[in-house]
Amino acid sequence: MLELYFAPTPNGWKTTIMLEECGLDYQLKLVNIGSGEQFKEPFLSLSPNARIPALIDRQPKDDHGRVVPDVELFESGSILTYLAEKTGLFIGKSRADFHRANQWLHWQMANLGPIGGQVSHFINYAPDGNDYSKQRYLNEYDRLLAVMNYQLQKTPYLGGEYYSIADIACFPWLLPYKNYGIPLTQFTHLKGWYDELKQRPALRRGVDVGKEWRPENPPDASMRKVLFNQNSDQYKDK
Ligand SMILES: N[C@@H](CCC(=O)N[C@@H](CS)C(=O)NCC(=O)O)C(=O)O
Repeated sequence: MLELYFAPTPNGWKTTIMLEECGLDYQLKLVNIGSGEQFKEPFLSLSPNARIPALIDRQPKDDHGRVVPDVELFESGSILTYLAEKTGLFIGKSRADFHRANQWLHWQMANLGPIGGQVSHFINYAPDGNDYSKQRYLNEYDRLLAVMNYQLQKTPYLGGEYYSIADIACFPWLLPYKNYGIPLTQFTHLKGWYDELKQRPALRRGVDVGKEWRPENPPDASMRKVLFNQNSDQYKDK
């Protein structure tokens, strides 16, 4: 049985999209990141970086059908790769296909995700007076959209001919583009890709997971303290 430790955010949605696309059964475990649950045990042991998502595959079977010890994973990219290997889905047809997709998965984890997160922080949460930081991250996000557009004029999907874990990882970080004030129409190939993916029923189900847990209001003072004032203190006495 798969247990997904989750909150309804772009990094969480990567994994719910993948689980829905693969047609896998899973149990959802909400982690309340606004109240600091990410720093509490047993979640912290599962995800030492104190971030969702994380996954436990309980008593999975090996290639010979034998039950093996639980697999515990953190980092959305590693979870996507694990599920792709487990099912043989969304990594193309050959080792080369897998690596073509995997390089874009790494690109997402190192670029689009972290920069998208910073843009969101400076647009949605930072106090006024951070124009330099806001502009720097917005410029970089805009550049990253152009990188995807450049690739997508050559191949229908990021990793090549097949819809893959790379597309699944990137899609949720495109969702807030309107809120960032960047028109997607200037990136013709990216817009075509985005519009096509949006029609996939499993992807839509994945993005809808945990809708009822999405915060209705901006974070209050105690949530801001938990989310935006982290340093090594959270690891003292652990
Ligand atoms: N590289 C990580 C990033 C995960 C991440 O940043 N998760 C956010 C939600 S989108 C989180 O758990 N935030 C809690 C916090 O900032 O304390 C991944 O892709 O899994």
